[in-house]
Amino acid sequence: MALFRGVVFLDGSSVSLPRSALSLNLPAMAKSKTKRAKGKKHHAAVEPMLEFGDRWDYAPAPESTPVPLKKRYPLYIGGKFVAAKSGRVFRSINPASGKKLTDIAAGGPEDVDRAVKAARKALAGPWGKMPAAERGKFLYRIARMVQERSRELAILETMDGGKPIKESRDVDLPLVAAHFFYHAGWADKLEYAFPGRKPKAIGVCGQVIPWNFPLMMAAWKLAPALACGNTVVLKPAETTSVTALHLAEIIADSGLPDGVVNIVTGKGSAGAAIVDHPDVDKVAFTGSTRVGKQIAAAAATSGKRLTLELGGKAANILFDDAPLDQAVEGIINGIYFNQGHVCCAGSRLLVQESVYDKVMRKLSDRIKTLRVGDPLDKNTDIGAINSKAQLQRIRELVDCGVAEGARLHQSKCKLPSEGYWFKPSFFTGVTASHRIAREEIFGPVLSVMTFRTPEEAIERANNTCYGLSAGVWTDKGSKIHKVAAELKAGVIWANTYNKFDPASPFGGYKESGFGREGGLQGLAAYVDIS
Ligand code: TAP
Repeated sequence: MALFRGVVFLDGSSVSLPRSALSLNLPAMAKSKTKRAKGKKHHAAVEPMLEFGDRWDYAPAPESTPVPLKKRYPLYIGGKFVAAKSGRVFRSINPASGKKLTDIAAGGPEDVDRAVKAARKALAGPWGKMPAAERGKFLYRIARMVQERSRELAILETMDGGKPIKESRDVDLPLVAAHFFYHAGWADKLEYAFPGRKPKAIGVCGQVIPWNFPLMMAAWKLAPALACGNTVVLKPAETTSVTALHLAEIIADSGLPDGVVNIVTGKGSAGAAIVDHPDVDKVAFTGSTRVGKQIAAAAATSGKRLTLELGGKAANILFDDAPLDQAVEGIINGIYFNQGHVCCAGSRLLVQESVYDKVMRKLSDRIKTLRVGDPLDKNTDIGAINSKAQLQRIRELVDCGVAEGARLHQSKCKLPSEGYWFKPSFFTGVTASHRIAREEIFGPVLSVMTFRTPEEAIERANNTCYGLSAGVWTDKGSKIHKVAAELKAGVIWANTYNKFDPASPFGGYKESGFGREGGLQGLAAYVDIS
């Protein structure tokens, strides 16, 4: 029986195709057939280009219905929503339009001082005396309320930060709830977490977080601190403060005693005021390595406990025995998830030379399918760059990559005319000395390099001042173990990327910081077991 070579469509119709076209997409196949029919020479070795992109329009998702924002967001101190002492506010911008979303209270040192006093008072009050199991109940309650309001929170996260709704809805919000649920379970089991010790709360924790996962970073900080009986003063990033203040509403509605959680929005100086405040017992900072170093210097003489979650320049290592299609999905997820605004982004791709051409071809084809645009559209893969300043930084580093001799490849996708956008891009011809191989771009830009042997891959991967994360793609379990054991990175994914779980500790080596968030190790950062 003759073998049918063609495509059967879902409506039952079919079309026969030449053998050379079987691995290609339909529009391209149709074209190559037409050309041959006109008698043009057919080069079997040259695969026609795949065409994707703007062909399809999808109906909007229910999530694209806007959520009303308040005209002005106050601070949350001592269980009350209050204006900044100075009365000042700053504008929060929707990065997808460049237009103002709302005004946020600009907290300063005097507001931080009020918040620290409220947190200290709460420690001495009902919170400090509360049985651990009761403490846990508040965390369970907050987790459930986050779930109930997840649609609203996901939309706000996307409007405020520019990330695609499918990510805020399917990744950020579930992880926020999961962190509260997970730590709720630990609240009354700390003696089992640290057997033989008498774990106690540290005291008032000052927490400063970045803009790339605003609500998730708030949950990563608040949940373990509360589970261990501490009180908190939290400062969200300036460009993404809205969801932290909606979380404050949830916290207020949960009945958590006043002053246990205080949220002070404001500029970097408000973060510095938290770090420098003499009555703060522990500082937990997530952000850039530059600011992390300043905080480490400030904390060094103060005796405060400190954890730092800083930047990264992760190597995603692809061996020639890896399942390449799966690996390409991991590369795409590794660098283009959240527009590349990810501390653990797989921003350096190391490909084994023998599969380099194949991988580059697959990667180029896959990038063409990425939809860039309205973050509230459920089909958008890449949303808006978080701020004008971040867009400028990405452009500067990309220009530098071109000037230093690397080759820039970019999707041809159209970008919206308003707001802050950058096309998904990758560089080839990158050397270890290029800035794009050394510095965190924090945007949708991948730097591709090659290697020949596992030893060379390890050496190249470790050739960075960072050490937050890495990826290994290979069919061989033994190779995974050998390579992972020699990589200097806090988190290593094998044949996958960007997988997070509250039970799994996350954190870095070297200039990526110290301390862990999540799991038992994350709890240890919030208890005094001396
Ligand atoms: P930063 O500029 O360092 O800002 C982080 C936070 O610190 C913001 O709330 C910021 O306030 C505040 N801040 C600024 N200057 C400060 C100072 N002198 N003292 C205390 N606080 C200060 O980082 P970013 O641009 O928001 O975030 C991106 C960085 O975070 C990247 O490097 C990324 O890799 C890192 N990150 C790391 C992780 C982990 S887990 N390692 C996770 C996410 C992000 P303003 O917003 O008002 O400036």
